[in-house]
Amino acid sequence: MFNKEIETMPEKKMKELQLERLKWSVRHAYDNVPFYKKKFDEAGFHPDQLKSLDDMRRIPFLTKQDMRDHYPYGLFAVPLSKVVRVHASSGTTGNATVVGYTKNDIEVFSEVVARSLASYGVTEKDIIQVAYGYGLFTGGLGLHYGSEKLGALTVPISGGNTPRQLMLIKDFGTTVIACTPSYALNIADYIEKNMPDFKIEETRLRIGVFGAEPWTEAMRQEIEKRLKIDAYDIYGLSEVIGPGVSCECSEKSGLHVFEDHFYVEIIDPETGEVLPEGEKGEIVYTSLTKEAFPGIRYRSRDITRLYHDSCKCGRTLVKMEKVTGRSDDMLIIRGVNVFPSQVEAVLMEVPGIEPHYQIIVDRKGSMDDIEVMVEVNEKVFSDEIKVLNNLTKHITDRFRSILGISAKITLVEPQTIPRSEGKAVRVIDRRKLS
Ligand code: DLL
Repeated sequence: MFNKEIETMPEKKMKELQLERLKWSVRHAYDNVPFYKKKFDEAGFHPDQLKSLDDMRRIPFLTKQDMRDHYPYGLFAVPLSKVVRVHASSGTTGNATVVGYTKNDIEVFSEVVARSLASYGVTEKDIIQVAYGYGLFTGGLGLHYGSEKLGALTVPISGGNTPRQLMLIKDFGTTVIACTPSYALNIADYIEKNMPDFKIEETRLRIGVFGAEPWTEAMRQEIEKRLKIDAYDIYGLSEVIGPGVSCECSEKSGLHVFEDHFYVEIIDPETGEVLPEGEKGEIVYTSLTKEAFPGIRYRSRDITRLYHDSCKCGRTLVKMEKVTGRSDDMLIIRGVNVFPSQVEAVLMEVPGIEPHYQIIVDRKGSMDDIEVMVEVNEKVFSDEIKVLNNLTKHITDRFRSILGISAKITLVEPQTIPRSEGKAVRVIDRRKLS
């Protein structure tokens, strides 16, 4: 473990540490960010009233819209001269959301990523190829600093240029690759299609650090099988820090949250009520140590649940279930709720199907219409039309019986669904365009 004292701290002691840090963080936000002062005052809350963790419930939420409304630096709590880095989300649907870091915030960011890497068994002897995008996105630089903090040899290749990724894996003796799970599959595909002589088992690659988008257990097995590695989940969001908010351990079941830096609650996304431990809902974050951009009760929209399970790895930190989707990614098809990850889970059970798909939602008259474009492998593609028709029928039936929706299934040729070098685009919702 990178920080054994923290990672194995008894729950009670951790709660005391959190309360102490929350008092600082909530006051820091109130004293230094006019937005928080106004919002807390309006809600009748003052930082002096924070006496127990339960008092957190009295504090109003922070939303992505609040961040957009204060673009770019309006929610920073320190002068810009103390800020040493910014990251930002793409902002395709409005102003970008900008987050800032002091030197100390970068230290914390590096520490939580180093802890994550160590929890997968990565050490200073490893060679880590960072194939997340470098730039305003937190993936590249986040993994980079964490890897250096751990003392591993860090290869800052960024995303894309698959032939070059493979060349470096071979020539540099890369042992760990960090990228989105969809890009990892893209790499596996590339080898199979274009480099039949490239033997992945003859490289030193052994671990994958995958996150930034939801991915199913079936997807994990597929990546592990094809790249001959152990695939681990890393989770995070720029508004909270970036990658390293939580990570899997040797058990590959649930992600430990670094609770000494992030206080987590689960709420009912409809009512905003805090739910008891174990129940599924939207995860809400409060930063405990961040200086430049404190986030107090940030509504992430990510759906998960929290639990303590005496993890075999020895960590006592609370666990969160793998995030399978965001409340704003949930599709409502003729009244039925469907997450893209559920579509993926159904598809991955069908032999002959590639893990590449795209969901297109449209509205015909007053009816929602869903079409799922599914890539088949070369072998199935060369089969007779009758076989293909049977496959289409089989998938259509599975969608109806498991998800309760009737979807139009369209089988497409190998390599026709656009590949991603970063986060995959799984859903095209044309209803939002009209
Ligand atoms: O994606 C940070 C990151 C970079 C995480 C590299 C892991 C690896 P954002 O671009 O702000 O930050 O997007 C955050 O992506 O709210 C989730 O909806 C989703 N997400 C991130 N990691 C996971 C994961 C980065 N492991 C949003 N599983 C989050 C599922 C994830 N969803």
